[in-house]
Amino acid sequence: MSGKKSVFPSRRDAVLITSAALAATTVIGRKQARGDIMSIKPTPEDVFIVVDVQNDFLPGGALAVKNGDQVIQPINALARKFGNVVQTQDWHTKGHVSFASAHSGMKPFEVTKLAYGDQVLWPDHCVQGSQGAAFSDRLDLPMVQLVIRKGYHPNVDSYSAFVEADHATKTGLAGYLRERGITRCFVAGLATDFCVAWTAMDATKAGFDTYVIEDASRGIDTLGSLAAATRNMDAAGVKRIQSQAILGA
Ligand code: VGL
Ligand code: ZN
Repeated sequence: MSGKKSVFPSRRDAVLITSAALAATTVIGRKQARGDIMSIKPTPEDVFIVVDVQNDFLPGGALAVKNGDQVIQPINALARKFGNVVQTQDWHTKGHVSFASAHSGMKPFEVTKLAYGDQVLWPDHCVQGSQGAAFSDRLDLPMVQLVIRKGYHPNVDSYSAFVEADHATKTGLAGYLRERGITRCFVAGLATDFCVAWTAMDATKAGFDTYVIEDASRGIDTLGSLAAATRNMDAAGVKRIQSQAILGA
Protein backbone atom coordinates (compact mmCIF):
# COMPACT_ATOMS: atom_id res chain seq x y z
CA MET A 1 0.00 0.00 0.00
CA SER A 2 1.35 3.35 -0.94
CA GLY A 3 0.77 5.39 2.18
CA LYS A 4 0.20 9.06 1.62
CA LYS A 5 0.73 8.98 -2.09
CA SER A 6 -1.84 10.86 -4.16
CA VAL A 7 -4.70 8.69 -5.26
CA PHE A 8 -4.76 10.50 -8.55
CA PRO A 9 -2.91 9.10 -11.55
CA SER A 10 0.18 10.78 -12.83
CA ARG A 11 -1.03 10.69 -16.43
CA ARG A 12 -3.15 13.76 -15.71
CA ASP A 13 -0.35 15.83 -14.33
CA ALA A 14 1.40 18.91 -15.39
CA VAL A 15 0.27 19.65 -18.91
CA LEU A 16 -1.28 22.71 -20.39
CA ILE A 17 -1.83 24.71 -17.26
CA THR A 18 -1.21 28.01 -18.99
CA SER A 19 -3.17 27.30 -22.11
CA ALA A 20 -5.99 25.76 -20.08
CA ALA A 21 -6.23 28.90 -18.00
CA LEU A 22 -6.28 30.99 -21.16
CA ALA A 23 -8.91 28.80 -22.74
CA ALA A 24 -11.01 29.09 -19.61
CA THR A 25 -11.02 32.85 -19.81
CA THR A 26 -11.92 32.93 -23.45
CA VAL A 27 -14.60 30.28 -23.37
CA ILE A 28 -16.24 31.31 -20.14
CA GLY A 29 -15.53 34.90 -20.99
CA ARG A 30 -19.05 36.24 -21.47
CA LYS A 31 -18.88 38.13 -18.25
CA GLN A 32 -21.38 40.86 -17.94
CA ALA A 33 -20.36 44.50 -17.72
CA ARG A 34 -21.00 44.99 -14.04
CA GLY A 35 -20.59 41.59 -12.53
CA ASP A 36 -19.31 38.14 -13.04
CA ILE A 37 -22.55 36.34 -13.81
CA MET A 38 -21.83 33.89 -16.55
CA SER A 39 -24.62 32.63 -18.70
CA ILE A 40 -24.72 29.49 -20.81
CA LYS A 41 -27.72 28.48 -22.86
CA PRO A 42 -27.55 24.81 -23.87
CA THR A 43 -27.81 24.03 -27.58
CA PRO A 44 -28.65 20.82 -29.46
CA GLU A 45 -24.89 20.12 -29.60
CA ASP A 46 -24.65 19.93 -25.81
CA VAL A 47 -25.09 16.93 -23.56
CA PHE A 48 -25.65 16.81 -19.81
CA ILE A 49 -23.95 13.76 -18.29
CA VAL A 50 -25.40 12.81 -14.89
CA VAL A 51 -22.84 10.69 -13.08
CA ASP A 52 -23.65 7.87 -10.65
CA VAL A 53 -26.56 9.29 -8.65
CA GLN A 54 -27.13 5.84 -7.15
CA ASN A 55 -28.34 4.79 -3.72
CA ASP A 56 -24.94 3.50 -2.58
CA PHE A 57 -23.43 6.99 -3.04
CA LEU A 58 -26.23 8.73 -1.16
CA PRO A 59 -26.61 9.12 2.62
CA GLY A 60 -27.22 5.67 4.11
CA GLY A 61 -25.54 3.94 1.15
CA ALA A 62 -22.51 1.65 1.20
CA LEU A 63 -20.16 4.38 -0.09
CA ALA A 64 -22.13 7.43 0.95
CA VAL A 65 -20.83 10.76 -0.31
CA LYS A 66 -21.29 13.53 2.24
CA ASN A 67 -24.33 15.63 1.28
CA GLY A 68 -24.61 13.56 -1.88
CA ASP A 69 -28.38 13.98 -1.85
CA GLN A 70 -27.93 17.73 -2.38
CA VAL A 71 -27.11 17.12 -6.03
CA ILE A 72 -30.52 15.74 -6.85
CA GLN A 73 -32.59 18.91 -6.96
CA PRO A 74 -30.12 20.89 -9.11
CA ILE A 75 -29.66 17.92 -11.44
CA ASN A 76 -33.43 17.55 -11.92
CA ALA A 77 -33.63 21.25 -12.76
CA LEU A 78 -30.56 21.31 -15.03
CA ALA A 79 -31.71 18.30 -17.04
CA ARG A 80 -34.76 20.26 -18.16
CA LYS A 81 -32.51 22.81 -19.86
CA PHE A 82 -30.83 20.24 -22.13
CA GLY A 83 -31.94 18.54 -25.31
CA ASN A 84 -29.57 15.64 -24.59
CA VAL A 85 -29.19 13.96 -21.22
CA VAL A 86 -27.30 10.78 -20.47
CA GLN A 87 -26.74 9.03 -17.18
CA THR A 88 -23.94 6.83 -15.90
CA GLN A 89 -24.33 3.90 -13.54
CA ASP A 90 -21.52 2.29 -11.56
CA TRP A 91 -22.18 -1.41 -12.15
CA HIS A 92 -19.80 -3.83 -10.48
CA THR A 93 -19.66 -7.58 -10.40
CA LYS A 94 -19.81 -9.29 -6.99
CA GLY A 95 -16.27 -9.48 -5.62
CA HIS A 96 -15.10 -6.72 -7.96
CA VAL A 97 -11.38 -5.92 -7.91
CA SER A 98 -12.10 -2.38 -6.60
CA PHE A 99 -13.64 -3.79 -3.41
CA ALA A 100 -11.39 -3.97 -0.32
CA SER A 101 -13.18 -7.21 0.53
CA ALA A 102 -11.57 -8.82 -2.51
CA HIS A 103 -8.04 -8.22 -1.15
CA SER A 104 -7.06 -10.02 1.99
CA GLY A 105 -5.76 -7.75 4.73
CA MET A 106 -6.89 -4.56 2.98
CA LYS A 107 -9.43 -2.06 4.26
CA PRO A 108 -11.68 0.41 2.42
CA PHE A 109 -9.94 3.64 1.39
CA GLU A 110 -6.50 2.02 1.34
CA VAL A 111 -4.60 2.03 -1.94
CA THR A 112 -3.20 -1.02 -3.67
CA LYS A 113 -1.32 -1.67 -6.89
CA LEU A 114 -3.13 -3.47 -9.67
CA ALA A 115 -1.92 -4.39 -13.15
CA TYR A 116 -3.05 -0.99 -14.46
CA GLY A 117 -1.79 1.17 -11.60
CA ASP A 118 -2.85 2.41 -8.17
CA GLN A 119 -6.37 1.52 -7.10
CA VAL A 120 -8.24 2.95 -4.14
CA LEU A 121 -10.12 0.12 -2.47
CA TRP A 122 -13.75 0.74 -1.66
CA PRO A 123 -16.47 -0.81 0.43
CA ASP A 124 -18.57 -3.19 -1.66
CA HIS A 125 -20.90 -0.93 -3.64
CA CYS A 126 -23.11 -0.75 -6.72
CA VAL A 127 -23.27 -4.49 -7.26
CA GLN A 128 -25.16 -5.30 -10.44
CA GLY A 129 -28.87 -5.56 -9.85
CA SER A 130 -28.71 -4.52 -6.20
CA GLN A 131 -30.80 -1.78 -4.60
CA GLY A 132 -27.57 0.11 -3.91
CA ALA A 133 -26.82 0.21 -7.62
CA ALA A 134 -30.27 1.57 -8.46
CA PHE A 135 -30.72 5.25 -9.22
CA SER A 136 -32.19 7.37 -6.46
CA ASP A 137 -35.94 7.42 -6.76
CA ARG A 138 -35.82 11.16 -6.13
CA LEU A 139 -34.13 11.65 -9.49
CA ASP A 140 -36.72 12.83 -11.97
CA LEU A 141 -35.05 12.25 -15.32
CA PRO A 142 -37.54 10.76 -17.77
CA MET A 143 -35.71 12.56 -20.63
CA VAL A 144 -32.53 10.49 -20.29
CA GLN A 145 -31.56 9.07 -23.68
CA LEU A 146 -28.77 6.69 -22.73
CA VAL A 147 -27.59 4.98 -19.56
CA ILE A 148 -23.97 4.02 -19.74
CA ARG A 149 -22.91 1.34 -17.27
CA LYS A 150 -19.29 1.07 -16.23
CA GLY A 151 -17.07 -0.98 -13.95
CA TYR A 152 -18.62 -4.26 -15.08
CA HIS A 153 -15.33 -5.97 -15.95
CA PRO A 154 -14.42 -7.97 -12.81
CA ASN A 155 -10.74 -7.00 -12.87
CA VAL A 156 -10.90 -3.39 -14.03
CA ASP A 157 -12.45 -0.38 -12.31
CA SER A 158 -13.93 2.49 -14.31
CA TYR A 159 -14.44 5.90 -12.77
CA SER A 160 -14.66 7.46 -16.21
CA ALA A 161 -17.72 7.06 -18.40
CA PHE A 162 -15.39 7.06 -21.42
CA VAL A 163 -12.33 4.89 -20.68
CA GLU A 164 -11.83 2.21 -18.03
CA ALA A 165 -9.08 2.42 -15.40
CA ASP A 166 -6.72 0.37 -17.57
CA HIS A 167 -6.56 3.58 -19.67
CA ALA A 168 -7.33 1.51 -22.76
CA THR A 169 -10.78 -0.08 -22.78
CA LYS A 170 -13.39 2.29 -24.22
CA THR A 171 -17.00 2.33 -23.11
CA GLY A 172 -18.25 3.60 -26.47
CA LEU A 173 -19.61 6.88 -25.09
CA ALA A 174 -17.33 9.15 -27.15
CA GLY A 175 -18.41 7.44 -30.35
CA TYR A 176 -22.06 7.69 -29.39
CA LEU A 177 -21.80 11.39 -28.63
CA ARG A 178 -19.76 12.17 -31.73
CA GLU A 179 -22.13 10.30 -33.98
CA ARG A 180 -24.93 12.41 -32.55
CA GLY A 181 -23.11 15.67 -33.30
CA ILE A 182 -22.40 16.56 -29.68
CA THR A 183 -19.51 18.98 -29.13
CA ARG A 184 -19.89 20.10 -25.49
CA CYS A 185 -20.25 18.03 -22.34
CA PHE A 186 -21.66 19.29 -19.03
CA VAL A 187 -20.92 16.88 -16.19
CA ALA A 188 -22.39 16.68 -12.67
CA GLY A 189 -23.16 14.10 -10.00
CA LEU A 190 -21.17 11.83 -7.68
CA ALA A 191 -18.43 11.87 -6.86
CA THR A 192 -16.69 15.09 -7.90
CA ASP A 193 -13.21 13.74 -7.23
CA PHE A 194 -13.63 10.34 -8.87
CA CYS A 195 -16.27 9.55 -11.46
CA VAL A 196 -17.19 13.17 -12.24
CA ALA A 197 -13.57 14.32 -12.58
CA TRP A 198 -12.37 11.33 -14.58
CA THR A 199 -15.38 11.52 -16.87
CA ALA A 200 -14.82 15.24 -17.45
CA MET A 201 -11.10 14.83 -18.09
CA ASP A 202 -11.67 12.02 -20.56
CA ALA A 203 -14.35 14.09 -22.27
CA THR A 204 -11.83 16.88 -22.91
CA LYS A 205 -9.29 14.29 -24.02
CA ALA A 206 -11.83 12.98 -26.51
CA GLY A 207 -12.15 16.49 -27.92
CA PHE A 208 -15.32 17.73 -26.21
CA ASP A 209 -15.47 21.18 -24.69
CA THR A 210 -16.18 20.20 -21.10
CA TYR A 211 -17.73 21.81 -18.02
CA VAL A 212 -18.18 20.41 -14.51
CA ILE A 213 -21.14 21.86 -12.65
CA GLU A 214 -19.68 22.10 -9.18
CA ASP A 215 -22.73 22.75 -7.04
CA ALA A 216 -24.56 19.85 -8.69
CA SER A 217 -21.70 17.52 -7.63
CA ARG A 218 -20.25 16.35 -4.30
CA GLY A 219 -16.90 14.74 -3.52
CA ILE A 220 -15.66 11.80 -1.41
CA ASP A 221 -12.40 13.58 -0.52
CA THR A 222 -10.11 10.77 0.62
CA LEU A 223 -6.33 11.29 0.88
CA GLY A 224 -6.57 14.75 -0.67
CA SER A 225 -8.51 13.52 -3.68
CA LEU A 226 -10.79 16.56 -4.02
CA ALA A 227 -7.95 19.09 -4.22
CA ALA A 228 -6.04 16.79 -6.59
CA ALA A 229 -9.07 16.35 -8.83
CA THR A 230 -9.66 20.09 -8.99
CA ARG A 231 -6.03 20.70 -9.91
CA ASN A 232 -6.05 17.97 -12.52
CA MET A 233 -9.31 19.17 -14.07
CA ASP A 234 -7.95 22.72 -14.30
CA ALA A 235 -4.75 21.46 -15.89
CA ALA A 236 -6.72 19.39 -18.39
CA GLY A 237 -8.79 22.40 -19.46
CA VAL A 238 -12.07 21.31 -17.86
CA LYS A 239 -14.10 24.38 -16.96
CA ARG A 240 -15.81 24.58 -13.58
CA ILE A 241 -19.13 26.42 -13.36
CA GLN A 242 -22.14 26.77 -11.06
CA SER A 243 -25.63 25.60 -12.00
CA GLN A 244 -26.91 29.17 -11.95
CA ALA A 245 -24.96 29.85 -15.16
CA ILE A 246 -27.38 27.50 -16.90
CA LEU A 247 -30.51 27.77 -14.75
CA GLY A 248 -30.44 31.55 -14.93
CA ALA A 249 -29.78 31.74 -18.68
C1 VGL B 1 -17.14 6.18 -7.58
C2 VGL B 1 -15.64 5.27 -6.12
C3 VGL B 1 -15.92 4.01 -6.57
C4 VGL B 1 -17.81 7.40 -8.12
C5 VGL B 1 -17.43 4.92 -8.07
O1 VGL B 1 -18.93 7.30 -8.62
O2 VGL B 1 -17.20 8.49 -8.01
N1 VGL B 1 -16.24 6.34 -6.63
N2 VGL B 1 -16.83 3.85 -7.55
ZN1 ZN C 1 -17.36 1.91 -8.13
